[in-house]
Amino acid sequence: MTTQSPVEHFLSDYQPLSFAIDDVFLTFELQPTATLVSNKMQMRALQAATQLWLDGEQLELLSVELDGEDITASCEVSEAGMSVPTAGKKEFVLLIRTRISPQDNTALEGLYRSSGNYCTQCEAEGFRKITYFFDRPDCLSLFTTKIIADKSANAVLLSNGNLIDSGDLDGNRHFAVWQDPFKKPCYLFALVAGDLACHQDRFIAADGREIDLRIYVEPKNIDKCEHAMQSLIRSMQWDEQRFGLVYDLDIYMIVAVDDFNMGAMENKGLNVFNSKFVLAKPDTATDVDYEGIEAVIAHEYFHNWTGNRVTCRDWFQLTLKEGLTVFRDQEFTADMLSPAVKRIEDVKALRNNQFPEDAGPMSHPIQPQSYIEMNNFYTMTVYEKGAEVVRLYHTLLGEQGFRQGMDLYFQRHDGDAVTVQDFRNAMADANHVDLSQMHNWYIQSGTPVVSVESHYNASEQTLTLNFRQRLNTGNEDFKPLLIPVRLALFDHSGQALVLKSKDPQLKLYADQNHEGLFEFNKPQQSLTFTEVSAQPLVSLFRGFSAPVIVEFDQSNQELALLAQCDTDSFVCWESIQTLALREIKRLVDSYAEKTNWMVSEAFTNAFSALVKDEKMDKALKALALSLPDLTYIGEQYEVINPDAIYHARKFLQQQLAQQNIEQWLKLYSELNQSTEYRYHKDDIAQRKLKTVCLQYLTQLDDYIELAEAQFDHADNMTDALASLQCLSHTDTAARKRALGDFYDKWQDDTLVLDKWFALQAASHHIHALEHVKQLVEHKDFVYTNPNRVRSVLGVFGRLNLLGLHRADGKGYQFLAEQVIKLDALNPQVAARMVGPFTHWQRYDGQRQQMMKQALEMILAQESLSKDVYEIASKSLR
Ligand code: 0A1
Ligand code: ZN
Repeated sequence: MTTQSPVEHFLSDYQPLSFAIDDVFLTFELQPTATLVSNKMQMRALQAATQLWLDGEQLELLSVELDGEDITASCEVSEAGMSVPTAGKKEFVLLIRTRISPQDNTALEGLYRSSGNYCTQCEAEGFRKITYFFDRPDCLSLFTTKIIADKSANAVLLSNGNLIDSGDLDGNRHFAVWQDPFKKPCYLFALVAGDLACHQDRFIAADGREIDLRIYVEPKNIDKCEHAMQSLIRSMQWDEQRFGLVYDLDIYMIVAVDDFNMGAMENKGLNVFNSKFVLAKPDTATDVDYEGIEAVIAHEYFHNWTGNRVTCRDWFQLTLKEGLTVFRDQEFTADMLSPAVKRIEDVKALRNNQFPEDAGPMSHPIQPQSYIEMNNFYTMTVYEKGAEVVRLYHTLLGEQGFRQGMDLYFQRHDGDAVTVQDFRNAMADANHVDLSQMHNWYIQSGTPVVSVESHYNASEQTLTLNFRQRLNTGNEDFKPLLIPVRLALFDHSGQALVLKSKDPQLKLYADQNHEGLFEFNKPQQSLTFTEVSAQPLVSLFRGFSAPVIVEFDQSNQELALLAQCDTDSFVCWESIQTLALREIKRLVDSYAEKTNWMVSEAFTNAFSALVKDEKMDKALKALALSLPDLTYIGEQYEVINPDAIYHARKFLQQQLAQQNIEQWLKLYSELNQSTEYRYHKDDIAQRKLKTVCLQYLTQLDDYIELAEAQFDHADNMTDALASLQCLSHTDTAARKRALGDFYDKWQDDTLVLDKWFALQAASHHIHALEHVKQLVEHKDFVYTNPNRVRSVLGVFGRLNLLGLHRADGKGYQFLAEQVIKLDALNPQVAARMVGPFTHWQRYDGQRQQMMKQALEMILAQESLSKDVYEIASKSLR
């Protein structure tokens, strides 16, 4: 990097503001390359001062007026902002005029254009690209926004709050004025203008008010909004029932745009969404898309209280709003679909994505201590581990105690910008308990490892469990965590035992004392059960009661029994996964002799029993029959061997396909009944299990035609894509034909076409890399659309184990070149694409060398963004 060394920001440097901006009046005169922004701020000094600093980047400053006096010449402007002399005034009006070019804004931060419409993205620090301001979340102001635009291209003019005025102007222009009655930080500001169609509905809130619900989309997508609308209505109902939280404005607007850096944004009263998380019809969206839409709509809606009404003091508190809101959306999805399935899916996502992040050089606590580019900290750790930590309070305090904590949090902090400590204090005070040790979850990075040893004493009839905790980072001055361990014991006939123990740190659940919660909070601790008449089966971390890695040496036989008898779906699933993982690891370890590979009979018997099980819930069965993901298998190793892992998993899959062929065929034909698409948990489960059958069947050449047939007859995107995915991994004419047909049919639907790109980028085809190189040359590939980039480069880097890690290093070379190209257009998205390289130390010497070289090549670029610089340089540290 040849430009100035980027500044690192530290939590410990936090200073409260010296001035308040009580009211802001913004006027936008929208023009594609020359938008005029006038920003009139009513300000108040909070301390004696004669100067103030406002953040501002990439702005053309036109003028500054202090109480009507032109002071432009005495303001000092730099790349990062401007200092303004205030003449020691206590209260004053500052009026700043700037010019910006939304059309040229390919970074998609601040005000930009997507499909010809104007929209904004201000979190985390995008508002400073719209005007000079205190661009930090603890500056809370009342916003009034006037939008002036050409009428013919911008029929719709939107901003936060309520519409208070509108009308026509000369030159075929019109205007709208929006006023937000709630104080907010500028990251929640939004503006949208363009030609959009509106799908409307209403919601009667618990207090009787009628809320006007609107989803704005491009006119061609107006028939794809109903699922998003119903998801919004369900979210509003759920938050009232579960948390007593009622929506506060009379209008709630959602706008879908095609070009968006993330999933969606919770701007007050005017959410801006990646269209991927709004638009759905059965023939264009899969079950996973439908579920994603419901979850993201809920997530953004829930932010209205957890994020907007109570916001963050600074960006180091990001997990305060994100961890809490993810926890809330997880609970919502669990209630809408299936709690057991949702929990397992979340654990899988955590292990596949957050655990590796926490084991690599970008590892950070859920409350990071410093950052160079804040956008780099919208991570799985802050979001998903953050949600797990919020879940710990819920597990420790119970549903009622958690609700009391939430109530107190809002009572104390409504309208404020607060910290994670404030949240913890509310939880503790509402329940009259000491939760100070929970602090250690916020300040330490790395995944906790809990090792457990069990000792059964037959003469005393006692069972003792010895627990130890450490961090996988090996941190010497590790501070012990408060880890809730939900547990149960079963006898070998599968009966749950009544738990008996005098340990004060074990609380028994009312459920006939069959389950307990052990508060494990020291480096080492023992727990003894009495009156245990025979060596029992131990069911630990039920429901994945803490985000930890568990080391507990259970025999294959014990695991197979638990898989059958445990009343906790997570432990059932986990037991089967562990058995499969052991099998795969055995194969990986003997990769050099792979011609002699065999699968153990014990495992195949247990697996076959599962395939035949007709009583098991279909969704859980689909999860249980799916082998551990490649990333998770990789995580088990200090040195990852991509070839061995891929081939071992593939071998096992083929064997399991072969050995159960009759059963797979029977199950597949039972499930392959065509009914009209419904987004309903039973139907989703049926399609999921059918997909799993097809995935096994297409491991065998003879059955590839089943995928072809499913592809040709599918009447919904879930079935079509599942079959196309099976074909995409093969080297057949059917693959080529189906991909061609799919393209011809969907080439004009951006979101569906993303799936076409993504399937090929993830394919385990032997020529995957060559295919991906062709994809970025394809006429429909555009570097300025983040979804398209993620579909190809993101998917390739994350999922294409063989293509990326090719022994000749060409996969690395390709990805590094793409990162560099992308960085010039959209640094935030480019930085995400560096992710796969951050794990370079986990590979063999040669690959390490080549991945390191790729990082060095990126770092050697002139004018690298601070986004990419931060990830690449920290990876090499
Ligand atoms: N607050 C949003 C996530 C978000 C963050 C940054 C963005 O642009 C840089 C956009 C969205 C959420 O949690 O949904
Ligand atoms: Zn969020």
